[in-house]
Amino acid sequence: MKSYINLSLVFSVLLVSCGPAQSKNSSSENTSQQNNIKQPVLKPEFNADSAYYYVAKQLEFGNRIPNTAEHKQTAEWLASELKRHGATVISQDARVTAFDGTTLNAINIIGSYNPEKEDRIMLYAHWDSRPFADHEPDVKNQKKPVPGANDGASGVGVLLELARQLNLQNTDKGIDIIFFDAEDYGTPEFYVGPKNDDTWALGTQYWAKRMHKPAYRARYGILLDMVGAKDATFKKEGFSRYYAQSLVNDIWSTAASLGYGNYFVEEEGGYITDDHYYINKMRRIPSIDIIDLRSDTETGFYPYWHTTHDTLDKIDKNTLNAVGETVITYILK
Ligand code: AHN
Ligand code: ZN
Repeated sequence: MKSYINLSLVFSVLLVSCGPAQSKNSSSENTSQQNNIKQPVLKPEFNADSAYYYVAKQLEFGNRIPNTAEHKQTAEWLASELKRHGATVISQDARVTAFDGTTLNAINIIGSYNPEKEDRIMLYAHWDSRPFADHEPDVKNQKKPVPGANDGASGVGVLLELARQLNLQNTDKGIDIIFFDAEDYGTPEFYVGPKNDDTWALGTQYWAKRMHKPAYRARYGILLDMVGAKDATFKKEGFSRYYAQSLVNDIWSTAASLGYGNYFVEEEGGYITDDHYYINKMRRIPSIDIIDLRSDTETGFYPYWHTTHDTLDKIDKNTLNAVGETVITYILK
């Protein structure tokens, strides 16, 4: 894979330096351009360094907590990146109410490729970060925010790199990359009032009620959640199996065929109330959650989940690569 890119770069340099000047303008090359037929210009090659850079960049903005300046700035940057990579972008303002009655000015960001196409694929992740590290071992830090390197930034980082690749290869597929907001504002463990699972995925629930386009439909959806940690294990999550069994199996076999069976394990995971649950339940778009589920931690998630230690040093490019390459291979085949 790597050698393909290197060779093609060398080859194009040779063409520029040695080839005859007319070769770039040969008539056969021009015809498809004039007819406006979309041509792949580069083989899709998921670049984990680029995905990692996108994770780091999100953390540089600070905490992505609704109603903060850092959050607003990140939203603007996410929309501009999707635009830069050729997507048609809609930022949807979603006013939602948190577990404690706080009004959150959430923003869902939708980047569409070939928006006129009927047949669509939805790829999504939450982009907000959690305001409370309620699973912090040190109690006095439990009201501090979660940096969200893995929980939030990793999924978005992989999707931004996918957007870059879709643009490079001038995709003719109908694809929507959606960054949902206010997923991680769910009721904290230390809250004394009632607990309710519907306090999670608030941006997604809003979108499911009032979509960016009326009567929007997608053939299937893929959610990425915590896709960047070293030694991640993506068990087959419960709601994914319940609502989209065949998609689960197809993605897992794609991963195995690429040599990523160590990440995409043949194991059933529990039922996680995540963005995909509401997309399945409210919109009936068969959706899976690629989520890091562990057997060796108390929470069942990655060890730094909802702690102040969910930081950039926990991110492993090999994991980002396994997920990114699996998803791009599957959606473009
Ligand atoms: C619940 O704990 C109910 N859902 C977890 C979904 C989640 C939070 N994913 C990332 N952060
Ligand atoms: Zn979370």
